[in-house]
Amino acid sequence: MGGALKRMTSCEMEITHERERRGRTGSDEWMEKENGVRLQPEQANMPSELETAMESLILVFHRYASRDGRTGTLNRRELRLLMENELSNFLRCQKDPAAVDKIMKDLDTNGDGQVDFEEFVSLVVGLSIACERCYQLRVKNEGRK
Ligand SMILES: [Ca+2]
Repeated sequence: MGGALKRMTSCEMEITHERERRGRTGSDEWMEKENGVRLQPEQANMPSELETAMESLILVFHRYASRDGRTGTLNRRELRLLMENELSNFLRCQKDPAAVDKIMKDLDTNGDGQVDFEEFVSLVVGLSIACERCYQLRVKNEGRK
């Protein structure tokens, strides 16, 4: 992870902790003042859609990564299980029976035989980019009708 991203992430954590402690953030107050929008306390504390998606990513990874003694990384079996359960539609489209092994090899950039969270995220990013392309094509085709 790059230095800037790391700094951003730790900054994000501080904001989250501060938010948990105070229940409200300065930006909530700013929004109220500027826009006359009064956020309900529950609403102000609710994670956004994107924050929820990020949390899911972390939780799913760790659920599978902690199956063997070594937590924090996916071994080949854990990655296979994760893909079979959580990416079943994608896996079904793969004609190659060795697809998971090939993906494992691609993801394991540091070659330690384990997939850590950073390596795992690159799979999710790659698939998301492919899905977004399909989404764009669909929107384009619907526009033609
Ligand atoms: Ca690795």
